[in-house]
Amino acid sequence: MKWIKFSLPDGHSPTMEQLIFFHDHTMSIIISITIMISILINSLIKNNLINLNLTEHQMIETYWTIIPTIILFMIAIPSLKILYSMEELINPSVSIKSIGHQWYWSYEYSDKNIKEYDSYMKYDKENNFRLLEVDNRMKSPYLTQTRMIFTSTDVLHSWTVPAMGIKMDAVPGRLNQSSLMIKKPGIFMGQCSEICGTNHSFMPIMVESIKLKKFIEWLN
Ligand SMILES: [Cu+2]
Repeated sequence: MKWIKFSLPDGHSPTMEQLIFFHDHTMSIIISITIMISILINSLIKNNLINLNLTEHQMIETYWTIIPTIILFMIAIPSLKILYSMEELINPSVSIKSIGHQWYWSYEYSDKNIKEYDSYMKYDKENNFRLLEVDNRMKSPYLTQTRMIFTSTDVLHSWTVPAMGIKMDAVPGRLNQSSLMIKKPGIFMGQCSEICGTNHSFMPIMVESIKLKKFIEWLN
């Protein structure tokens, strides 16, 4: 059994790297609190911490108010930092529009005059990625600031690629925006993450990250 499957996928964008770091940071706090509480409960069961003369204690009250506040700030500050950095778009050089349909995605490179093309799941049994392979992948250059725009033509969908730390709702009649910066070349997979009907499980996302030069050639 591969234990890596019980954790987050490797991060291939700065956002996901930060999210993994934040997850580990929060988990270390949660685990130490759990251990501390378990030890306390254990000694309470053994009646070690019972003091019948103690009815109030200002100092204890003060500590158990201030310490959790500090811990909550230690979680909230990095969390907000990531939240705001995810929203940030720094001079994107490519814009890719992703449109959700029942039940496939389509992509449009609006600023490069490429017409919308559909990306359906491949049904053949021979391919390696069952239920994840698509016929026309979304192509994206790596190490390039990219703006992703999401919308839908029918119902709510959600464009999700875990390796890049993106999960964005595609809402009919509305444009959602997210930044994308892939660090490595490769193929990244995801699935629709908003229950959207019968074939919700069969509208995968496949992103092919290629060199900027190759990407420009492909655009032309
Ligand atoms: Cu969907």
